[in-house]
This record gives sequence, C-alpha cells and structure tokens, in this order.
Amino acid sequence: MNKQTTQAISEGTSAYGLRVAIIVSRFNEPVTSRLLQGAEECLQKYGGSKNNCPVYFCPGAFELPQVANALASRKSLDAIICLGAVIRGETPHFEYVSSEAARGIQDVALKHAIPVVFGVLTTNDEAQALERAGGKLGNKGWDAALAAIEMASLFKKLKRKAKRPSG
Ligand code: INI
Repeated sequence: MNKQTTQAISEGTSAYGLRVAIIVSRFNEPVTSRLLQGAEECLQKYGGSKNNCPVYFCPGAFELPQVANALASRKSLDAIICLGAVIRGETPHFEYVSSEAARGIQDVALKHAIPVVFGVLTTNDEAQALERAGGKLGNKGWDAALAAIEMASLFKKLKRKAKRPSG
C-alpha cells in the first residue's frame, strides 16, 4: 500500500513538466528503497516523467543536504525530494544525524529559494519505519513527492505573479 494517507491534495495538482530530483540515502536501504518507490509512483500518477525526475543516492541522511545543495546550485530544478530513514540506536548519533538532516535541508531550500522536501523518517525501530514506508501507515515517500509537486506549482505561480507588470 503505497498511497498517501494523510495529505490533502489541491485540485488540479500536476507534476506534468516538473523537474524534480530525488535524493535517496542508502542507510537503512530496505526502508529507503520503499520510500523511493512511493515517491516515484506518486510523481508518475500526477503526470511526472522519469526523464525529468532523476534519482541520486548518497551514503546516509547526514549527506542529503550536501547533495541537495549541489543540485540546487545548478538552478535547473523545480523541487528536490530528500528521502532517508534515521532509526534510533543506543547512542546520541540519532539526534545528530536527524537534526542535521532537517536543518541542512531547510537551509538549502531557503538559500536557493527552491522547494526541498523532507522525506526523512525518524523512528525508534525498523518496524515503525517500514509501517511508514508502504506499510499500514502509508508511504512517506509518496507524501514527500506530493509536497514537492504542490510546492513546485506554488513557486511557479509566485514567479509568474512577480513577473506581471503592475498597475
Ligand atoms: N544514517 C541514516 O541515514 N540513518 C541512520 O539511522 C544512521 N545511523 O543510525 O547511524 C545514519 N548514519 C550515517 C550518517 O547519515 C552518515 O552517512 C555518516 O555519519 C557519514 O557521514
């Protein structure tokens, strides 16, 4: 079950023609591969094309902002989706990785004025993560893709408005 379960969808939502990069962390790969599947299914369902939606892999969630920053610098994308799974262990590592991923992703979005979506699960164990990666609680990869489509469409609208001559 990869369908989104929690997000409202605005009317006319479309990924047609949108250029959306997906960055996937390989750490906890059984989870992140399912998030990727959900995100790709969502983009296709809303009219996105594989050609316009390249996928990049990185080692862990900590590296997601670094890749997002490199991609955003190219100025050729409408949105970036970051997918990862940080699972709590017995050390404070979880806090460092998850908080740096969240902070870094928002920093990239604000620095480059491009939607960068946080599709990173932060859970106590793998079972909780799998429930949210195509299990009984939906697929956060799908939700992240939907957020990216909505934000990319909104940014396009805002840019069109800004270009319109006033008066
Ligand atoms: N990376 C994750 O994506 N999830 C984790 O749960 C995780 N844990 O628990 O360690 C994790 N660590 C690796 C980290 O993201 C970096 O790749 C690594 O520290 C190298 O910079």
